[in-house]
Amino acid sequence: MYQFNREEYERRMAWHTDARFGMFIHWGLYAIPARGEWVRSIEEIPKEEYMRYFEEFDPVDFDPKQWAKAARDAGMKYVVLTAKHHDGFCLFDSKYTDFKSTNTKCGRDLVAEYVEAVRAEGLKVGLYFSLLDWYHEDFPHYGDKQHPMRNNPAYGNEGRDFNRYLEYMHNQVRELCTNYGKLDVLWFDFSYDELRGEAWKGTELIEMVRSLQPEVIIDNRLEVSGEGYGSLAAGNPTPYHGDFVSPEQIIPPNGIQDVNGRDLAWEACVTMNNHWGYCREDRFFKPAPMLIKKLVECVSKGGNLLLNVGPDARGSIPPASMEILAQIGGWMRKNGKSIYGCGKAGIEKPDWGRVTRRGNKLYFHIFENTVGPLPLSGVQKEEIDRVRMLADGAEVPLSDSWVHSDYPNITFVDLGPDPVLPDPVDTVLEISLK
Ligand code: H79
Repeated sequence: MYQFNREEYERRMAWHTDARFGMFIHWGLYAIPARGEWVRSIEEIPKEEYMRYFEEFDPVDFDPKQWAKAARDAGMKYVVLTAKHHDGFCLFDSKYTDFKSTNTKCGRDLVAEYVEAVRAEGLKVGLYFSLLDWYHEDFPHYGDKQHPMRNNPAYGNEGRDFNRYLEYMHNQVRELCTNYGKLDVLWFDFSYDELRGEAWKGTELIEMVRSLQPEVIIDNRLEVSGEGYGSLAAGNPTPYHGDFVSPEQIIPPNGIQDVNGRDLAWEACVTMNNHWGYCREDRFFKPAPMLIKKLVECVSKGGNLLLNVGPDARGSIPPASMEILAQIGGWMRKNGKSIYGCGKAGIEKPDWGRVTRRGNKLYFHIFENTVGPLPLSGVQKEEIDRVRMLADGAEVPLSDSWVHSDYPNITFVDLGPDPVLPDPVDTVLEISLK
């Protein structure tokens, strides 16, 4: 009988909760058609046709040191790369398939190089692994709602042996857990319909992973699709419940709690534009100022942000993404203290921004200026030791404006005469409590 061990869980999650900000990288053959990572399914492309990208794959600019450096410069503390996405193409040298990077023109184990580069940059290493596999012969084809051949009766499911697929899938997870040193994150994606939990032989899979990588943290998608919180939240944890909830393309309005109201670890995965894999026509990038505020939002609600980039067919992170990463990095270098190791402040969200907290430090993130002095909502004057501008350490005086008599219970600070904030994106005040 599985017994949830909260101490172990909190110990292995500690670095992740501290890190708060990571990079997701979606990269594979689908960078060539450049219409997103679902291209084979959406366009119902037959295998033979998709193989042209396999024949062609030759990422001459692949340099994971550059990726790792871009992540670190943006203030990210970990990276998660698609070792295999739904199309089944492996960026690693699996001995259980020929559909892998070592058999393409590039001839390299891209996961091995990635893992080494990310570690060398001092970042935690994560691998994404798709539970679906549209290449494997034993994965259901016809009628499976995600599969590229779902509508083609010529690809019926007679003779397909799902157990053989499970053996293949487990074997590949074993390879990833054995051949690449210590992994910090395993990111499974995803469960749907009856394909969830024990249908993946989840208990066996997790036991194997934990025996090979005792410290690794795992998302909750052996149970859910990205929608739904899973059995840990429901209060009846299975052996494969995973360590963190993985909301996709949404920041949960109120953070995430279990049935008993206890906060759970979560990580919102968000892509910079509207595709995960490289999509040439998708120019709808979220501006850096918006993403900075979204990161703050995640932290203020007790969660992480895993921000995605999709390198192109040559292996380069698109310039638009690089520019955004650099801008975020500029802000993080000044204000990272209000992100790392921080979480919910226990103060209601103020009109002008958000609040994060670490120990006796409150971080007031001012997104928009106020007219007149700024109210320090939720803090009493007597509790405050000092108020400083985080970016430059400058003292910020409490306000002695005449308005106070109208608001006797509110503490105000005086940000000076300039209506434009020192950092128009997010000016952070560090309030040290006594
Ligand atoms: O790897 C990324 C996505 O490819 C994968 N998870 C993230 C991290 C994923 N995104 N959505 N889903 C899995 C669930 C499936 C959504 C779908 Fe659709 C809606 C499949 C078909 C309709 C999105 C829209 C994908 C194609 C069209």
